[in-house]
Amino acid sequence: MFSRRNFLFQSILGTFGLSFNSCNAKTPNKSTSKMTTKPNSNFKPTVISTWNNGLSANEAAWKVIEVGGKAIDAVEAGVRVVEADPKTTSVGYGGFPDRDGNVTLDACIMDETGNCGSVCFLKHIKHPISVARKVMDNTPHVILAGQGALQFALEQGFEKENLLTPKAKAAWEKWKKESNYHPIINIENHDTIGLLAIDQNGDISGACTTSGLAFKMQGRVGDSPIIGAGLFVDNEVGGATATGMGEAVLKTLGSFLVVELMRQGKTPQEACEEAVMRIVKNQNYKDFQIGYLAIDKQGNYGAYCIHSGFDFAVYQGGKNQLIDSPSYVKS
Ligand code: SD4
Repeated sequence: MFSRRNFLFQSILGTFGLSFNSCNAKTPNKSTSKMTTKPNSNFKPTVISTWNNGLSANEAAWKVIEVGGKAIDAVEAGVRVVEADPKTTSVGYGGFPDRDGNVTLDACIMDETGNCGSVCFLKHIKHPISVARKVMDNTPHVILAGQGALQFALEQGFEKENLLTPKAKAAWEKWKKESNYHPIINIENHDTIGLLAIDQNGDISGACTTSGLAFKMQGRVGDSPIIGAGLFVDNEVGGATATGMGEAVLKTLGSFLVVELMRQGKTPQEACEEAVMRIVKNQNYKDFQIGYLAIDKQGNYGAYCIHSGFDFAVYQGGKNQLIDSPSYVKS
């Protein structure tokens, strides 16, 4: 099915004299696709991810990297751990629902060649990141949403499941009594996972997955599945991912901004700080949290957030550790 669809798509592009490479489906002949890898001998294989759930995600990702696996496989394996964990109420199975009781998931993935895939407003599938991967690998598209994303997932062999756990249902029923939509910094936003990895070849990939803001309006999509907002990777420069109030990240295309700032010469730390400042300058940041995490080609990393409380996990040099991010508001 893939080769036929891909062939059709390429034919359509050909008819209009167009070509397609960055951030889209793989071309049938790999040798014609744009490889962005520069020889890079001075780097540290690394896995880095948002929040303390990142520790277990990093372990799973590192298992792929240490045996010489590719960063794209590592990032998918890493975030799947958190998607499957019912204790995590902002990602995958066990995620808090929207205000109508639906668990709706957003995820995206991006590899070292600029290929990417995304799903948003996806219901009933425990591993949206793996559906996003299939969108990248098996379709000519970047984003599939809602019913179409579900239909695609089922066609690809994913199982339809009830993702609303008793804990999440109870939280929703409690919330409904007041129906007061007021996200709490570092609490309801906590746990969405963005993960970046550099493999032993020096290639960078990233993944980001979430159930979004708890008790959001039905149909709401945040930054996490939007390439350039919740996640961006450029193998010549580095990668970045975002967590927190997605609307603020979307308005500034935060992860793309961080990578572009690194391209201009900023360190990962400086780039994250500048991206937070863009939000702080123009938006009422007092009521919400944003955290950025970035890594460059060598494995140098940085993080910055608006309010204290954002932490991230780094697996590097044989050590997996949790680090507190510096923040704009000093508490
Ligand atoms: C969203 N950015 O849907 C996500 C939420 C999040 O940590 O990152 N929480 O807006």
